[in-house]
Order: sequence, then C-alpha cells, then structure tokens
Amino acid sequence: MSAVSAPAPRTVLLTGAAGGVGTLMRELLPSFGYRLRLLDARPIQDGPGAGTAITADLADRDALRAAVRGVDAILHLAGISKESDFDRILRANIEGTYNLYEAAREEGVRRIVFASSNHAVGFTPRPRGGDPLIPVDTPRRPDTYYGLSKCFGEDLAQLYADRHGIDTVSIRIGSCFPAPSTVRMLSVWMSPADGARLFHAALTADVTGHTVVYGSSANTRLWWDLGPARALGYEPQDDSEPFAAALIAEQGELDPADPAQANLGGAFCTDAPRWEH
Ligand code: NAI
Ligand code: 15L
Repeated sequence: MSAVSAPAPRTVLLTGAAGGVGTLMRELLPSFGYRLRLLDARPIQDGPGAGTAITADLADRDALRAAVRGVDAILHLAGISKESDFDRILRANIEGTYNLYEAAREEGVRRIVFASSNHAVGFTPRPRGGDPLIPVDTPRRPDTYYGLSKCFGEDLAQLYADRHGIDTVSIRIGSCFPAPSTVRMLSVWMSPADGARLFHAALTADVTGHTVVYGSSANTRLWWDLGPARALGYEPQDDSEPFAAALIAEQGELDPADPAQANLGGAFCTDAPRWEH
C-alpha cells in the first residue's frame, strides 16, 4: 500500500467545526493545503474558514446536500461526543451520519474520514504489563449508546464502500485534547498536532473501501496497535510521557480493580459515563 495518493483532496467539508476537535483542526489543517468548508449545528465563531461556515443540523438533508456539493472529501466530526439519551444519540449520530453519507452519495463525494471512538471497543480490557497491544480487529464491545453509534458509523461506512464505492477511513480516536488530564489519557492521548497529521493521512492515503485505525500519539503507555494508522502514512510525533509524573503523583497509578480503570473506555464503562445533555 502506498502512503499518499495524488491528487490530494483540496476542499474538505469539516462537520462539527464548532466543537473541540473541530476548532483545533480549523487552525491546523489549512497548513496541509486544504480549503475548509465548515458545518455545525451551533454558530461557528470567527477564525479560519469562518467565511465558509454553514449553520445546519445533520437532520437537514437539503442543507447537507448543499454543504457537500463540490467538496473533494469530508471530515465528519459532528455529533454527540459523550453518552446521552438513546433518542438523542439516534438522531444526531445514527440518523445524522446516515444523512451525511446519503448526501455524499448523491453529490459524488468519494472520501470520508469518520471520527469513530475508542468507545466502540470500550469494554475491551486494557492491556497490562506484557499483554499484546489491542488490534484493530478486536471484537466490538461498545461501552455506551454513544459507543454503539460509533459501531453503527463504522458499519455504515463499510456498507457505503461496498455498495456505493465511497472510501472511508474510520479513526477510533482516543482522547484528543491539548494535553492529557488523566492517567488513562497517558495511554490514549492524541495530541492535536498528531490528530491533524492522522486526519491528513486518512484524507490522502491510497486506500479503497473501509479502513479502521486507532487514533493516538506514539505514547510510551500505548494500549493499541498504531500499525494500521502508520500504514496510511501517519507518523506521530508526540508522546504523553512528559505529563506522566505529574498526573501519577496527583491521581495514582490505574487500579485494575476499579471498573472505571479496568477497560479501554475508562469511566464510560461505569454507571457514570461522561454525559451530554
Ligand atoms: P464536541 O462535542 O466538542 O463537538 C461536536 C460538535 O458537533 C459540536 O460543535 C456540536 O454542535 C456538533 N453537533 C452535534 N450534533 C450535531 C448535529 N445533529 N448536527 C450538526 N452538528 C452537530 O466533540 P469533539 O470532542 O470535538 O469530538 C469531535 C468528534 O470526534 C465527535 O464525533 C466525537 O465523538 C469524536 N471523538 C472525539 C474524541 C475526543 O477526544 N475529543 C475521542 C473520540 C472520538
Ligand atoms: C470520546 O469518544 C469523547 O468524545 C471524548 O470527549 C473523550 O471522552 C474520549 O472519548 C476519551 O475516551 O477520553
């Protein structure tokens, strides 16, 4: 598999542009040469790409068709990003992602990068001393309705690859924030700069069909196999280790007997997952 194809997509629709990752990517992706078109249900603040911003919900099929018309690729970040009521997850993440894929099919967009999540496999026990890294083909074990919606998105991507020839790279993102804030994140952190590198690799890699990869930096305490992401041409530059001493001094090492610390999904595997109202 060659790493980078030509020509690279130039115009990319960034859904979820008002969110945490979207805001970071608005800053970082233009340096790779992209023209971004932005979409979010919430108004998008001034800043890079603001002139192209579309305020629309993923439920609005006409707005989605107009938004995807003429773009080379889509980076799909929009949706509920934590656990929530099933009905809300159904509308935003399941129906919303379906609506976006339908718009892409109708308008001839051939490449989508889908922000999946580690919570699609959240109940997988985390590796402990000497265990092998978690492979990308480990059985799905969603830890929430949120994680279940990411499993749906991955399967939807497979269907649209097989039936309609739309290529998707699904990235099971760990934790993409400016810095890790928990001991768990030392293993799953994806720095924003590495996030931009991975999204760029996924947008340009010479792969067809549906490809699933994990998304994180090259963390010393990594839990999963980054090989499939590297095969796209991704070369992570960051490692959470410089944050380790302070976080462990503050929070202690992970306790395997604590249900919130035993699995990949962390607290999402308990009755008190992070919740979005
Ligand atoms: P976020 O919650 O900060 O941003 C999501 C954005 O999507 C928000 O601006 C929201 O207004 C928009 N949105 C929600 N429902 C919508 C709808 N129906 N129509 C249009 N826009 C809608 O989330 P964040 O952290 O930026 O994550 C981005 C994506 O990456 C999400 O899909 C999330 O599930 C995924 N992800 C993020 C991780 C992280 O560490 N930040 C980890 C794993 C996955
Ligand atoms: C996710 O999927 C969430 O969107 C994000 O807010 C974090 O909770 C992240 O996973 C994580 O596992 O840390």
